[in-house]
Amino acid sequence: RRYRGLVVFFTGLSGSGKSTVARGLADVLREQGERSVTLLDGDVVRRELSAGLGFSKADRDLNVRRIGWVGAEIARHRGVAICCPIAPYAQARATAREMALAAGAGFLLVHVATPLEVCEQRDRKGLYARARAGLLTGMTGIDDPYEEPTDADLVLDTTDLPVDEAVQAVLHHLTETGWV
Ligand code: GGZ
Repeated sequence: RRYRGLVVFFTGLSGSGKSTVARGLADVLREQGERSVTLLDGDVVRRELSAGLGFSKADRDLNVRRIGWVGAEIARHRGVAICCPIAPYAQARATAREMALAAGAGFLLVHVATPLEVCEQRDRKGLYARARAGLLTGMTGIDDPYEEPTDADLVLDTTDLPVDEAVQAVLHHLTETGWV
């Protein structure tokens, strides 16, 4: 396992903390220096890989499929890919898992299950407020679906969990399962 590639795929609502935990995990794995680590950061992906895509189901599925494919290619070459899209649809997440496994890599689905109320309270970008005011339609969790994973390898709720402890929880799982 130590010599196979790995995709760590975070899924969860906007504001759930997945990008923050993903970044923390990337930092720790890079410090260990054993593997090349690629963080497919949401903002960067939307700007570069998925420029021009919006938030319809078709566009989200395409975005998540691209992320899953790039992640699988990174893992095919024994790297660790860390992905953190909302990925609201179960089928698109399953496809990402299949692509990683087809590349001979491992796949870890981490559901960052911070409740909507907490994400909405955080509202770092003001998107939830805009959605509640009817100024933004198709906001995940408000008037757009988030299909709760039933196949998560790990579930985290960052409501009362500091970032470093969330990162440690993922690392602990990776150690237990022999990936790091
Ligand atoms: C959800 C939206 C939307 C809508 C813009 N719904 O918290 P953020 O701001 O930085 O992260 C969210 C990001 C979601 O993009 P993803 O590529 O992760 O989504 S998906 O996996 O569904 O393709 C949010 C912002 O974009 N954003 N409009 N309508 N999030």
